[in-house]
Amino acid sequence: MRLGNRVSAVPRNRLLVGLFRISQIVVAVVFGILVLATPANAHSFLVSSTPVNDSSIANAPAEIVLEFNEPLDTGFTELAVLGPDGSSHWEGGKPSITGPDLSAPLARLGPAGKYTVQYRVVSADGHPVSGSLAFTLTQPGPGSAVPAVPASAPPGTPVAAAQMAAPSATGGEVPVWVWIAAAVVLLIAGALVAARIGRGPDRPGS
Ligand SMILES: [Cu+2]
Repeated sequence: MRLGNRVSAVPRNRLLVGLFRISQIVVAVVFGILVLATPANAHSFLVSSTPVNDSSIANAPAEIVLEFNEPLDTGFTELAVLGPDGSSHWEGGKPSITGPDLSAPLARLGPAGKYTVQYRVVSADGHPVSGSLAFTLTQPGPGSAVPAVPASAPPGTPVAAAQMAAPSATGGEVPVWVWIAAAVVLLIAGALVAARIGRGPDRPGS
């Protein structure tokens, strides 16, 4: 009876050690997931603009300015201003990036109505982010539509590289594969630890 108690005490300690190891692994894996997932959550996003989104203005500014939350990559950048008809272009030149700001000249606007600003920038983490905003011109201007301005890609910039990553601009969620991978890692780690506990030396402890 006394002997039996002593023998069974040994595996119990091993179990505690095993549980402690598992908890260490879980912490490491969770930390790893956070580190891996953070870049996916770190896409640059628009914080303000001129004209302000959904605003109504009587006179259009000479320049469109989109301010993001962080300095943008100066790579592949697109900006288009579409007129009330949804197809005419009113951007006055190529967009440029200065720190967190994208700015582009705006052509003199024509008909009153809703103008839509569509943008596509390369996030600080290298992923493309696109979106749009709109403003309403309340008084017709003297301008007329312009030819669409091609996207600005500095010489030697691999456009495909900017376009290939992260198909969803709205992203921000941890991809499902990360969770699946984490679950697999946890299962394997758990199995290894369990096997180690089960194996244990045959001799009784002190
Ligand atoms: Cu990203």
